[in-house]
Amino acid sequence: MQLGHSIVKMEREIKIIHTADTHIGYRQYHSDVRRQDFLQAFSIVIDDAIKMNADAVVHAGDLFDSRTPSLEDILDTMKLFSRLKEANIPLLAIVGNHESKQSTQWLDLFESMGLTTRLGTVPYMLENISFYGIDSVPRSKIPLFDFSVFEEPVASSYNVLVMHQLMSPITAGEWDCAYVIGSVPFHVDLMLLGDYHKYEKITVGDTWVTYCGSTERNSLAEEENRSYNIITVSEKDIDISRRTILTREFLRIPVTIRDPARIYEDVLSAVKEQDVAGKVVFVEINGDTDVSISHAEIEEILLSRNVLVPGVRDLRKVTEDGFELSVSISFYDPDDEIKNEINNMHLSTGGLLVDEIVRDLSLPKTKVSDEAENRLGNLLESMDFSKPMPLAPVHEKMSSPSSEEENGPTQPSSPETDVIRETERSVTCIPESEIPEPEKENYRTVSEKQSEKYDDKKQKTPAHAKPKQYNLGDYF
Ligand SMILES: [Mn+2]
Repeated sequence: MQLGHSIVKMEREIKIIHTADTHIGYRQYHSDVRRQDFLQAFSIVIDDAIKMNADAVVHAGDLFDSRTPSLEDILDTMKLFSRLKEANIPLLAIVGNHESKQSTQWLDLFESMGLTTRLGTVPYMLENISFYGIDSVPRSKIPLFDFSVFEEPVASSYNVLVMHQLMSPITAGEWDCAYVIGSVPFHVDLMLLGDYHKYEKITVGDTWVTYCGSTERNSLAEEENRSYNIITVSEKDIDISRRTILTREFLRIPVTIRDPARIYEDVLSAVKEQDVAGKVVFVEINGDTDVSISHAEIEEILLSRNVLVPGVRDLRKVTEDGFELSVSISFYDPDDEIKNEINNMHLSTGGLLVDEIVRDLSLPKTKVSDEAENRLGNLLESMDFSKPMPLAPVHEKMSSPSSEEENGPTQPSSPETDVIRETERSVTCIPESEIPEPEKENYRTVSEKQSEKYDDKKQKTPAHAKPKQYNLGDYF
């Protein structure tokens, strides 16, 4: 594409690697091997960048799968970054929705160690190319976004804007490419995007817009080869080419139930027809019959053929629009058990509210105290203190906070994808190991202690005791 506005001549061709959505630390399907796979995929991108002597690597967000990566994840990531540093290749990055923390970011830590540069409103100059970045912005904050904070480039051939966002017209967007391009106080020649896990390349006006795709499969729905982009910028034009990454194979094996007595034999023979060893394999059950099948038994069959991750999808329970009516979870769900325990504690409205906030996995830990303050404050305002404290705690159904946008699904937005990612989350998001055991203990201990205390009081308080003074805590 010819660019008329170039005001500075390019001395030479510049090669930029564009990657995103590496999701380091994602233990997909509870598998440590899958965690390694995610690291390995990113490592391939880094190796390629060094081999082709790239001028820069741009990471467009979701470096980590979680805002609380493990120490191991951080160390592994730093080792990869160090390899780039040794090769004198700058790593330019922004913050994605998955790793986003409240103020200081992981990238700030890496930047302070000289491993990365965090892109923002002040241009980073690479030869005559200026790079700007916008960290992932939650949907609710998009209308408030202030574009006037960007510094104009002094003199550049091309301006690059890096973002982590679902953008229209490529996908059902949170933000619109043309709107953003028209709002920043500089001409955008190239938008390098993350968040959408599928490779895309379009032009909006005279601006190139591209998603490089995720480096590993975050769900079964991410069927295409994973990839990163090689961007070649010359005096004459910008070239975007996609490079695929060899990742572990995912396989779907359809089995149609014809004879309920032969289900497992049919599964076994279907599995035997394929090379399944070391792969992530989903047996997909079709057929009209209502006969119930044992997922465990099918998983046994897959494991006997050395599958890495065995899975079963019962497509008889999927409606035409791709929604699964019910997901069979074969293991015990600790979350339900905790819910029951909490119900049995007869907490007051305020108590339930705090409990809900503390256990809301979608709420960043750093936001817990603000959220509690806000919502308890609202509760306080709605209370009528002219009336005596109700004798029995009032139980109200709490509406759950709408914090999904903070860390929502960031897959391509086909209904099937969302469903699969949701399904995975409902199974993997609350593994037993992540339920804070001490917390569970505390609930029980505190309630027991309290009831003991109250029992004591009951016995010791004489019948003619002076009227009770209510304090704020009693109303909660
Ligand atoms: Mn992502």
